Amino acid sequence: MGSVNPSIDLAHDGEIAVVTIDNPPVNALKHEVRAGLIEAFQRVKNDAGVKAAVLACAGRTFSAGADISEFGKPRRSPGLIEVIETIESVGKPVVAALHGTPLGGGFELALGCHYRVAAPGTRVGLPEIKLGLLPGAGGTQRLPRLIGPERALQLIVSGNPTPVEELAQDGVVDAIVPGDLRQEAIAFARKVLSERRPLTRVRDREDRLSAARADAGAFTRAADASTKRARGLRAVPACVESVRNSFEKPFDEGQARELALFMELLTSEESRAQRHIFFAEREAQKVPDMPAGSKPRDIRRGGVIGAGTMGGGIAMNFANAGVSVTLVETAPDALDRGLATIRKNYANTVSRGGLSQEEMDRRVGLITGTTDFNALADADFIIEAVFEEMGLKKRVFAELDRIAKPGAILATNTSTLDVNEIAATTKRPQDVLGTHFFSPANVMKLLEIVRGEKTAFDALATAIALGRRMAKVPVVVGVCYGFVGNRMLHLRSVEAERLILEGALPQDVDAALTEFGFPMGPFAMSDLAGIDVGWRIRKGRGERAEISDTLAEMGRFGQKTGSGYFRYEGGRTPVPDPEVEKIIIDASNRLGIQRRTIDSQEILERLIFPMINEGARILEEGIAYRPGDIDVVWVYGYGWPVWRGGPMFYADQVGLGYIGDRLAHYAARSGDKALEPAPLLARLAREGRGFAENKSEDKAA
Ligand code: 3H9
Repeated sequence: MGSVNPSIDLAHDGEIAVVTIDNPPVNALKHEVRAGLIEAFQRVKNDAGVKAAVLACAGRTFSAGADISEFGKPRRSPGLIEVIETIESVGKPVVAALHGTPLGGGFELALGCHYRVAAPGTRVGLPEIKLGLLPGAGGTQRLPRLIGPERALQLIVSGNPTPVEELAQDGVVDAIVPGDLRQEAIAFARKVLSERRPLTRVRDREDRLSAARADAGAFTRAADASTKRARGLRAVPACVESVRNSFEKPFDEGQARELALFMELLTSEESRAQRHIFFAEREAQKVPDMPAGSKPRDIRRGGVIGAGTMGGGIAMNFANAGVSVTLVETAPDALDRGLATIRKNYANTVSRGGLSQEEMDRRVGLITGTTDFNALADADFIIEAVFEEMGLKKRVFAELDRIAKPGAILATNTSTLDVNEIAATTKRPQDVLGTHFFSPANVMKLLEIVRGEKTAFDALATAIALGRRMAKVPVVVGVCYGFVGNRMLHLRSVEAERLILEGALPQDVDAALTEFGFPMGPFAMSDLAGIDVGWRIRKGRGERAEISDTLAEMGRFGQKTGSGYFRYEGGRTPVPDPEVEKIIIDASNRLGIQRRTIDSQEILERLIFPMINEGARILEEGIAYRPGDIDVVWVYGYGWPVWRGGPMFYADQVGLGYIGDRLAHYAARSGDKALEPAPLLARLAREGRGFAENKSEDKAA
């Protein structure tokens, strides 16, 4: 309990006041914190015995910003700008003591202090853009005054945290202090007093703005590049406008406009969607029936079976997480190829500046290749990534059961197969689960963790913890064909194929989705993934997809063969192909389908609504715990635009009544019963409610 209020403490070390924010877990600047800070700094101002102050935070980080859960609720005074102004005008030097990740409003608070010291490894940033916002407490005005408008814009538009070591020479921090941060900050404050240093205010600095004032060309170029990449996102031009104001307008005017833009964006659909994903991503890692004390098992060594593209990517994930890993492959040449690909992937990252050579060497050194299955005996978490075939997977698991040490987690990287059936081949089904990585496994953020009927809670907790260490976004899902993502994707693929048979062309279908915000449409995606993959699976299941399988039979497997639904003229850009058009029209004729013009609205509805419908079934069956889990799967695994919040969030915005009506219409027209509104969707539509209102709590109001 603090001496000012439950979140704020005010203590003294001689003539230095130490104000500490204590609001776990990340010291978000909720109302009580803001009010307490005003009170504390008024006391600092009025106490003649206090000559300087330190502003620090308890726990794992300096404040990570405004309390996002307060957004969308009525604003309560004092706002953060008032807090910062109170500190800035306190008349005595205030030193911010930074550690962890001072982000957003937390970093803005620090920029309002007269000096900043930081623990080594502290990372600062303004990630508001990731919430569809811009920094709203002076960040777009103060940061350019320290590092120049262009660099500030880059930092603000990327939203990524930057190590203070990279910003120290610009005065973002005045000192990097190893050792006890609080003591070092107090010592720094004493030094400021003894050296009679001035009360510097970032808002008064002009030197870094003069170049842009003289010639705004470089800023304009940086701004154009940012807005081009923004693809219609409103927050990006808002950031550009506001940073431009830093050198074109006086500080107060720039800050007033920044706040107005912030308030505007706060009410936007895009920001609501992004805030929804922020909380959904964190909630997805919570298993509702998991007992509170379920602790992850210790993971010291990983194992991966299969050195193909998937297995190699998964081995890299272990190494990226700092866990040594044994990579097993049956044939020595396949192993060598796999290890060479891993090295090549890392080398590419090094050449792009994303990794140091030293770090690459360290990570490569953590990966040991072998053809000896017995080498997995000391692994704590083994992931099988062999060919997607049940018989083979079962043989691998029987072998693992024999070799793996007791308590080791045995995971299958299947994208479709029944994890319970695989678990049943072992005498330890409690240790078996699915880890469904997405390709390329070392890049894609999503990790579907498949919970089997008998999977133990601590095994699940281990998989979630490992996923987080690998910097993935884990989502726990139940067992069914295709789990959450691929099961819904299947519906979209069926409908995409129907659309081209009925009259649309692949480029029309893809355009409807890219205009919606997906990075690519279903046909470009098939070409990227390889048309042969689905063809082989369908052959095994005795199914046929008219166009896709015709293309596969012609050897048009997609990008890797230079043609698929589109042609690829040496690059990755899909080019519409008259030959494909002919194949499609012939197929329509053969099947007796009268081709017609299909508008983009119908295309979009027919691609997306059946997926939402399947999402409703997934919820009813308990395959996903919450609608937000489905949203997270689609945003992080399938390129659903984050600013549309995922399919279930989007459905709530469109209205389930409308979606239900359209589904019923498409079901009646096609005679496909799978398109009829799922019972949950139909019920919620009748009740005038959305998916979000069907669960007990919704944090991202
Ligand atoms: C802003 O500042 C606007 C200003 O410019 C202007 C204002 C006028 N608020 O991620 P974790 C919760 S916008 C509320 O698992 P980690 C989170 O939900 C804000 N809650 O931990 C979770 O709760 P639970 C700009 C927050 O160690 C718990 O804390 N700032 C907030 O992996 C742990 O989170 C940002 O956008 C918040 N601001 O990562 C920073 N932050 O346990 C957003 C976290 O119930 N935060 N929570 O699930 C992050 O990026 C990460 O949380 C951080 C820690 C890197 C700090």
